[in-house]
Amino acid sequence: MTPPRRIGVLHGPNLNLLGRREPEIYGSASLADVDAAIAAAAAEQGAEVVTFQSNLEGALVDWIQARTADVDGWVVNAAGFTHTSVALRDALVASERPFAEVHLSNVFARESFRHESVLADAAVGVVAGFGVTSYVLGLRGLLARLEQA
Ligand code: CA2
Repeated sequence: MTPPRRIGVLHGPNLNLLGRREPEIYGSASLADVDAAIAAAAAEQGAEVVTFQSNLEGALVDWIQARTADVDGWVVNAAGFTHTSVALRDALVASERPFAEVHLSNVFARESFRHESVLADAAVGVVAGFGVTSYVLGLRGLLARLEQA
């Protein structure tokens, strides 16, 4: 029997505040709620997730490197690092695993600096603006891509 697909889910800086601040932008779900939703969506498709949140760029890079051998791909909400972090991009590309970039908010309806992503052109797809559902859609797209490969 083939082992279940395993997907690493990265949450970038400040996402630990979800549900406690700015609900008008990011919704009322907590980070634990997001993790539960993506784990349930993965289980529906016979997959599993491992999740990680950090406010530190280097900790995210370290986690990618530590987990690469165990995962088939990544779902990434790099939060503010989306717009700045060449280090995170390099770590994801070096992993040689496909990744979906996801955002809770519609970054294109917000400040212009959020329109730029240093990750997007290396991603297999980008989902933004659907709240927690962005993660679920990103996961489904990524799993579909892995099945095609
Ligand atoms: O919409 C998204 O998912 C973002 O990745 C969220 C980032 C932002 O910098 C990106 O441009 C878009 C911010 C995450 C901060 O999360 C908070 C959650 C609750 C309260 C305050 C911040």
